[in-house]
Amino acid sequence: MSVTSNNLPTAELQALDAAHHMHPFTTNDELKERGARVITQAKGVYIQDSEGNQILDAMAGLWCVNIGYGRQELIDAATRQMQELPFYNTFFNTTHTPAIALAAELAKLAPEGLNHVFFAGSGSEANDTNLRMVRTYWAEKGQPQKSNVIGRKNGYHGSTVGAGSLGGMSYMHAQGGMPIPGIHHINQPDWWAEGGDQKPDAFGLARAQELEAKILELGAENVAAFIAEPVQGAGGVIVPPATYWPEIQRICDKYNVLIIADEVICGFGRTGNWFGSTTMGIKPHIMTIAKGLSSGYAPIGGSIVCDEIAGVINAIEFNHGYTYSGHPVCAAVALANLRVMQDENVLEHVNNVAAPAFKEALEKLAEHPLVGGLNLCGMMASLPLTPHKEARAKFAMDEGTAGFMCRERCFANNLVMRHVGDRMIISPPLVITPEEIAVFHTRAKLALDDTYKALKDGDMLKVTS
Ligand code: PXG
Repeated sequence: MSVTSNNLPTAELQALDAAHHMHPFTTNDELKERGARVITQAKGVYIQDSEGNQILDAMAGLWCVNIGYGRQELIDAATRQMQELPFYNTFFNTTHTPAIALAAELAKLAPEGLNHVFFAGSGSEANDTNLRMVRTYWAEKGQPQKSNVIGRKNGYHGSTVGAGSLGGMSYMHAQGGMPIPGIHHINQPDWWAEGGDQKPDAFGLARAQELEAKILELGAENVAAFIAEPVQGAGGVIVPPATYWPEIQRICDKYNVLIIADEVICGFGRTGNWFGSTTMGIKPHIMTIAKGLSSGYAPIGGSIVCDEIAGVINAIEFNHGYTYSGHPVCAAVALANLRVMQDENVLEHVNNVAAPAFKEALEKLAEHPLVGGLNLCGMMASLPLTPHKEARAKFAMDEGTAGFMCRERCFANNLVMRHVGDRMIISPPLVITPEEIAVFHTRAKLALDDTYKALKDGDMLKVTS
């Protein structure tokens, strides 16, 4: 194994990293003190660090390595495409086979009526495309004032200015002038944290009806679209109550508000169907895709657009696009990934094998005294940590402290399980086997036990008043 960058000792790599590499969503000075973990290689569901630890990756990279690491089919597709045509653009009346084939394949996989693809390099870029596209659509229909877009607090749609504005992360909005004008946010359907004494179904309905109130406040003639993840991912795997999406759909239909379903995490099998919209019964006008589209092997995203919107946008010159829109190598890798998904019946594996074993493991973990519940949809889940299980109580100490302590103990037990605040997040490769899920369970249980003991010993199990 000779990867140049792996030849240096870990400490030297960490020092170079600290000196020159600015990490995303990181306090780099703190990281410098700690030293970044250097990941050197990966196979299947395991990643390996520069110290030789074999770590079970229960986050599939960053919610994306759905078919697992080290797949030769994708490596071959990239190699072949690099030899044949490493780059050409899709501007100026040109196209190429990988972009054509991928767009056609996506139209086949997408729900009925979604037959057109605008490519981007990432989920963020795709959501910026969506924002401009829905506004342009209504302007072309003679309603330029129908330009406001409604998203949700704690929703995540990316980090560019447009996508970050559509998202509802207050700590992101606090930096750099977001949200841009014309974007509004309603509350999220997070029953566990915000439902209080309400029953989940009543709470789901109430949260959906906030959309109607916001549309009426702005005037339906001024609202272009509603954007949401079918199941919130980065916000903490928030599975909405069953009443939520049908009510959202009714409201959007009633007021002629377009639905943008952000499928960047939910898409490509994560919820047990090709798209989370199918799982949740949503009829979107545009779906945002990225991540699992290529299983993370190459950076590619896009928007799958309905016939009606594409009909309007295709009639004009839409002054928008990226150098790497439909990048041939990324498109070839994505196609190979979709082929593997189909040839190996990954969705059947999820529904018949992986998801049932995953559910069983998580239900056992949810019995732990530190775990206050279980949010689960297909192969994405979160376990909220709590100092008081029955009351769904929050910790008196700073939010995220317990979650961070647990994440560090997961790492110490060779498991990647991320935290969002005090929720532990799990989103493993879809191809994970029941045996590997058993390893996940053992390591997660150890980490929870260690965390619980540390919290107890430190008198940190106090409930917020
Ligand atoms: N939409 C959704 C629903 C996402 O989850 C994006 C858009 C943006 O995609 P790009 O490819 O531009 O990153 C995402 C990305 C986390 C985390 O810590 C999640 C994402 C990105 C980075 C970190 O959970 N999701």
